[in-house]
Amino acid sequence: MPNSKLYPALLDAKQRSEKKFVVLLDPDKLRLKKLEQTLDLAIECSVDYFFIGGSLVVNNMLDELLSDIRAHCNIPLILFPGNSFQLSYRADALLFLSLISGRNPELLIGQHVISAPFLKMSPLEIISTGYILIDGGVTTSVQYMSNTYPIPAAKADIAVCTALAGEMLGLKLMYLDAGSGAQNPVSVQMIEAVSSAIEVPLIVGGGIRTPQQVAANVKAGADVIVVGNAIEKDPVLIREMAAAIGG
Ligand code: 1GP
Repeated sequence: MPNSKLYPALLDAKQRSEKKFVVLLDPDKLRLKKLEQTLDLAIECSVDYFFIGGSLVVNNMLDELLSDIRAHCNIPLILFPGNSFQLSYRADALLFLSLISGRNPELLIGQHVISAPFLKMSPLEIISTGYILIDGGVTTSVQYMSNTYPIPAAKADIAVCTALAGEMLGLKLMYLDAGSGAQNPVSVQMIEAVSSAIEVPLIVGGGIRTPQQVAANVKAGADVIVVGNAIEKDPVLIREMAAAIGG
């Protein structure tokens, strides 16, 4: 019986205006020395979830990474896969991402068809997610690998219509992402516009580097903040960012 605890908890948190903090761990980029420090800080600061994945994972450390984290802590592990090879039963849940800002059928439905039978048998909680890529000022791996154009950063109206369509199609979360390592994170104006248009929880990530940005994003209406690169470089940032989430 698949687990289904995380999504109801996210809806509940949204109702109570409680924000969630996610650390993204890219299996390719992890230095093992820093992993332990990152996990210790995540426990200390009550990080809500780990997202695990990347646009291009070139090593085969996914299972091992998931087991290592699980041996260390109980923070839920959510797969954030760049493609259908990045699947593992050792996680708790999977963001079943449809890249709705793009027009690449493989990433709208193709890979989903391929992975559906595996996922049906898996114990993972499957959370359908509208993935909306926003121009972050540089060509990110996800833009290149997905072969899609991001939504221009100043076009909040396109992001709003995209998120609305995703919600009407039944997607349970929306993820506004400027892409890992983006120069410019998603603007607060766009976050405000999208969050006030939809009912489902809104995830925001890509290029977030400071606690001030975290605070501004949650104030603008983001329900979940994802940080990868900045924490990978300086895990101690977890402390200030977690504090900024809590207001
Ligand atoms: C990327 O939103 C995530 O998909 C995190 O981005 O690594 O730039 O924090 P960063």
